[in-house]
Amino acid sequence: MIKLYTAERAPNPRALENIIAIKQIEVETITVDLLGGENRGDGFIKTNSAGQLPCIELEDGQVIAEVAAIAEYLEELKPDPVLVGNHAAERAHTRMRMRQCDYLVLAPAMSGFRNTEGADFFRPRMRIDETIGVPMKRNAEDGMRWLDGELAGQDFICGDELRYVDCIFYPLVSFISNVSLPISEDLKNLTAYMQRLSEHEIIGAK
Ligand SMILES: N[C@@H](CCC(=O)N[C@@H](CS)C(=O)NCC(=O)O)C(=O)O
Repeated sequence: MIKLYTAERAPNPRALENIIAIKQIEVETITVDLLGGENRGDGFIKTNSAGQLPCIELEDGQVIAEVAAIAEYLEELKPDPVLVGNHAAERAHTRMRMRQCDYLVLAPAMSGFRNTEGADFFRPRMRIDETIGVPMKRNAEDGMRWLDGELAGQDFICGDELRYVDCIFYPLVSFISNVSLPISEDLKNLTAYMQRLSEHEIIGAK
């Protein structure tokens, strides 16, 4: 059985748990103490050298990190329900949206948080430079504004169907908007999207 290394109250682990729950895949769950720094200790570093959560371990011992890569793997394992796409062009579109969301919103937003409100927590774990915190947040705001335009007239980031991008985007932006970077009130489409996802029985449950 696949082993899932996860953590409580952390958005990327939550994103993968959403995907696994939607796909109804059985996994053995191992909870790592992220707040206590267990993920950065020698034991876990042997599992995932990047020291972050979540990751999965396959039956042959191979470890896969990065939620998007894991989502793609799980889709090949269990294509139904579809979270990547029904054909090549749809799958390419989902991957495009994931990269855009990562580069334009999620990475700068997380970096903004780590280098401001999260600085004391993250300083022992990675290089922190508080001078980049606010500029990163401004970049993330620009990305949110771009996404707000893209969401006009559609329910989800890739169109009218839920994709793994949504399973990742919602918990991250929900976390970020609570602790570090509220969504600007004039971003009506993004605000409505976040409300819609909060009502999803799995994604909005925690
Ligand atoms: N890009 C990675 C991000 C993983 C990540 O940032 N995980 C956070 C939890 S939300 C983490 O492990 N933080 C603790 C740390 O870096 O020590 C993914 O897609 O899985």
